[in-house]
Amino acid sequence: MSEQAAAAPLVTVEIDGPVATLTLNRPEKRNAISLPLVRALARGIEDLTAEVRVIVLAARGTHFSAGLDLSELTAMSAAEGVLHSHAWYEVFAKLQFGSRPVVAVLQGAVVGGGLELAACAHVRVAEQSAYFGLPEGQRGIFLGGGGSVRVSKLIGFSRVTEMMLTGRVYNASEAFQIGLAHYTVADGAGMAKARELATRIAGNAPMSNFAILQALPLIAEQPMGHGLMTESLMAAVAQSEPEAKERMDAFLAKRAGKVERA
Ligand code: 1HE
Repeated sequence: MSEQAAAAPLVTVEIDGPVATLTLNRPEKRNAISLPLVRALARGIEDLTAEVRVIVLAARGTHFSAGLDLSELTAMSAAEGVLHSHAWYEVFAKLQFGSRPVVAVLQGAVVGGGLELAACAHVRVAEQSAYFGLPEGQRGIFLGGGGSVRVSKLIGFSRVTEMMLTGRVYNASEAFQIGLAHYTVADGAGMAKARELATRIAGNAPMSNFAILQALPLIAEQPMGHGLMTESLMAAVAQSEPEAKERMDAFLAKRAGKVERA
């Protein structure tokens, strides 16, 4: 490794108003996720100031991420393996259940742990080059970064089973169709689209974004009666905020935009 590569941060952080872009910066290893990279991601999130309201998660180079750094597993005991997974879970929870919506920009390989990481984002923008796979079965291992839960919730247990058994890879258009990606864009257009979406999200009322990030996933896990109760309580809190009143008044006074046809 060159001296310059050794000194380069594994995750770079760029702030633009309310949007922080966190970029995996290990392109020479196709952004394979090592423990130091996991820690760098954690630090990047923890160090964000209160002004940052949305995160764009991106990766340098032609691949979003080749998944787990396989060189870390070769000499790992079973106990170390459990702790390894939990180190990932801690950081991934900061992304998925933190206070800021996350928009991911995906290109090239989004595989194994890379897909597990992408599944933590709330919005996924896939460039045409993106492809999605879970090659753990072919490597003799199993999901360990939360994918059996998160990816299964996105596309269903049956698709994850088939992907893992057969090594099937979904391209960007297929990923959009099955719900792995929310948007597909031309190669090179992912960052602009992600920043446009992030800016729009940052313009929402804070309590609405809080409810979407914190209440919605809980409600999805609750029995119907509990979910409806949680929803009604969260709705009452959100609508009682002065900002909500102002926004509704603005619409009624014809000062706010209408919902336009797509
Ligand atoms: C790596 C890794 C890695 C690349 N761990 N070093 N993930 C996989 O099974 C995917 C493995 N990677 C690949 O299939 C390919 O690397 C790619 C399709 C992503 C990219 O291909 P390419 O031709 O652009 O790059 P390359 O030549 O294969 O790799 C460049 C370097 O990155 C090379 O190292 P070098 O020192 O020889 O230059 C590769 O060894 C290195 N590299 N991928 C370590 N994954 C928490 S559980 C999650 C479980 C999983 O994620 S399993 C899936 C693992």
